Amino acid sequence: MTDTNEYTLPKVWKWESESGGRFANINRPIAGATHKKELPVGKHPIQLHSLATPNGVKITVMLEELLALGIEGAEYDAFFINIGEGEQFSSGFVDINPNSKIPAMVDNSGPSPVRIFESGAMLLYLAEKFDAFLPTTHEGRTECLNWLFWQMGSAPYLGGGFGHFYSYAPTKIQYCIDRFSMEAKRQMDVLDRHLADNQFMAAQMYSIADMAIWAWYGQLALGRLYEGSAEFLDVDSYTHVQRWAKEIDDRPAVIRGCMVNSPRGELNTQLRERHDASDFETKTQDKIEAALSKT
Ligand SMILES: N[C@@H](CCC(=O)N[C@@H](CS)C(=O)NCC(=O)O)C(=O)O
Repeated sequence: MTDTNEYTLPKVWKWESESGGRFANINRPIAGATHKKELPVGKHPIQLHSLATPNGVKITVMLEELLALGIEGAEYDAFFINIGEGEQFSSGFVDINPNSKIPAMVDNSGPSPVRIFESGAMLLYLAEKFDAFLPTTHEGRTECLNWLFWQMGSAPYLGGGFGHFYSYAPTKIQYCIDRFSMEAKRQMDVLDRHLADNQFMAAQMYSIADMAIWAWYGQLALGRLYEGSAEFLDVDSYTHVQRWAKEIDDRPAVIRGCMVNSPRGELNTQLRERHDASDFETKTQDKIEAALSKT
């Protein structure tokens, strides 16, 4: 393998030009808000500001699972954040997540609003608040958190590493694709070996660890991330991951959670904003566009 385009390192890196590739227009080396704009506020205690990427879906799946258990306090408004347009850099969004990444949430149920960012922290917050999807024994809880934090540490290699260089980078660089394909496949093998002996990730129960890991690795196994990557990474060979991914994919709350804040797929599976349980019947994008075409 030769690289005819070798990069000579400057002494100090400077942000002089766009790096190219998808998201180049929103990537910047500076934190903080780029513009002043308040976030909208809906009627429910929980206010979610998100998009149906794997990180976003973790939270909408959890909220829909809580509602499916009959936990009314988990009712939520989900507002759409268009990260391609830089809406994560509005002053209102930065107030609830100084890291400018979806998902982010505000809980208005207490005496003062509580902000929660980082999907792992959000899952744990909701699990503790509503006493659900978190094993209650010391061993079970510890194993669940082992896997939850495993996901938080591992998925950046899959998304920011493999996904970026396989799909989004302006050129295909073999070194980068080899490095991150190797790691993505190793991670799939970690899961496959664990799921060979376990129905779920922790304590033999469906938990926030499954929700977090399914959003990335389950959806990778089901061929929903990075076009062509299912074949490229031979995801069908991870038979235990396949069994687990399909089982979770069939859950009605998972199907609903994947629809919320989704800008992609069949129009009847896109519920760009969710403010009420009935929105799944009345406010999907096919119905909104049909109503608009009549006016
Ligand atoms: N560790 C964060 C990662 C969140 C994240 O990377 N979000 C992406 C979408 S999946 C995002 O908002 N990107 C916008 C940007 O980087 O400006 C979490 O799990 O919540």
